[in-house]
Amino acid sequence: MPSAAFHAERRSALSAMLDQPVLLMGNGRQARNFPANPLPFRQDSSFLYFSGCALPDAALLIDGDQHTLFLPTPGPGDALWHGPTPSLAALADRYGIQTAPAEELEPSIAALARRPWSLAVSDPRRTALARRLTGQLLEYGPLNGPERLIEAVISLRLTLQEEEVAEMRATGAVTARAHRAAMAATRPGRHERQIAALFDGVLAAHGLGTAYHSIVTVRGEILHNEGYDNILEEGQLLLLDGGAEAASGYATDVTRTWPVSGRFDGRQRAAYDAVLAAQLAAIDRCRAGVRYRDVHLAAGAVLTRFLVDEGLLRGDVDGLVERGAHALFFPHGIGHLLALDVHDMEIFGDRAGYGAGRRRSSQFGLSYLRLDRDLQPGMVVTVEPGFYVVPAILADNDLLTRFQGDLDLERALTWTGFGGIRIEDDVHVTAGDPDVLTAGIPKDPAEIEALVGTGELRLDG
Ligand SMILES: [Mn+2]
Repeated sequence: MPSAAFHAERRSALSAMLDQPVLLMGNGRQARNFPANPLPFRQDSSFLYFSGCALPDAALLIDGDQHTLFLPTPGPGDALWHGPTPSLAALADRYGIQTAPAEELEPSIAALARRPWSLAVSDPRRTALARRLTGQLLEYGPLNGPERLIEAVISLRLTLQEEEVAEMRATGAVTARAHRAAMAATRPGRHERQIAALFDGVLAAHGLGTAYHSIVTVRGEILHNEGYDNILEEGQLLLLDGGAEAASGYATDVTRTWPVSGRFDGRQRAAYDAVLAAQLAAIDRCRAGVRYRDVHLAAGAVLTRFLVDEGLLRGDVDGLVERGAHALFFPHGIGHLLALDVHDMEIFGDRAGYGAGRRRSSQFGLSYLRLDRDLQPGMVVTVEPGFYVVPAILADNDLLTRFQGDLDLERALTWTGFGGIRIEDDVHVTAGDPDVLTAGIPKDPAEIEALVGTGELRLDG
């Protein structure tokens, strides 16, 4: 877990970049349907990054080398309902920072020579407080604070320190156990819900939650399928996109796809091999100085070779990739930044994913690319190509007209019901070779076939 010294150093780095006090708001508890029934609490990621504090209703004021964590004073019934609250002195010790009661935040800001800059957070009540205390126009979304503050936060969070990478590697190892258990427990007649519960349960048995709602589906062509409504049938592929979140907030994000029966059929194996080859080629490109869009296009070229070989597309590979024809079967981007947020810093819109002078393409497929920076040592990115047979795409008149010469629609329709394959790993960019943080999770087809169906629905995975 990143240490108190790490957070202190990050605060000093932020302070050195700005001639300006900064107020960072932590989130509060948000009601699920009424206040006493709150949603599971998640701290704001920038707040975590600069404080390490995951307590609700906290605030952090950075004024030069004066850093203070303001914490709520427990109410009269709190000890009864929520247990004892550690003293401010004990919390100062835990977080390695001076602490003060929340009541002192407003007078402390009033005493500053300049009003601090702040950022909106996902909790509207806390954003409203930041707005009132700073007089800024803060609105949760891509424009949620002063440009210079957002840019400074992005530049610090963009490349990870060793302690952060170690945390993600450890979380990746737990994620590996959950993926293996899910593969082993898969067999025809079981339910998506059972596999999803097992996956989340193995993480919980290791003391961790999920970083996002796990996708567990035989309808892999529905990219962010949320439901668990299907019984697993012989001949289907099961796609599982899930990852653990560390207690410190760092995420893993891993997808594997395997045959329910434990054996890929001919088409499944051909498509699987192509997605895997695309993924390996893309991972190999995750090196310092490489433009991330080129990682995406490298995977696209490998997939396009397969699409042409299968007769789904026709023409030369380079031309097809340039026109984006492969997006008919690989409609999303190759991946995104990963750290404290699963799509790291997407709270700032495209600012984190697209550096100065770069914008999203308007081309079908490329328009869903969430990241297009030049890779730097210390960045962690996902690499997640896929192959999907999406009925909505094969019935989209605009797309069918645009790619009329490229697509063999009749042949494509014979693949209806195939579903989808995605293979995703988390890659740490270094000064040398790419460092795959989630390498312990089977993706070799023979290894997967040997594992599927060999286990029970047990939480000791
Ligand atoms: Mn992902």
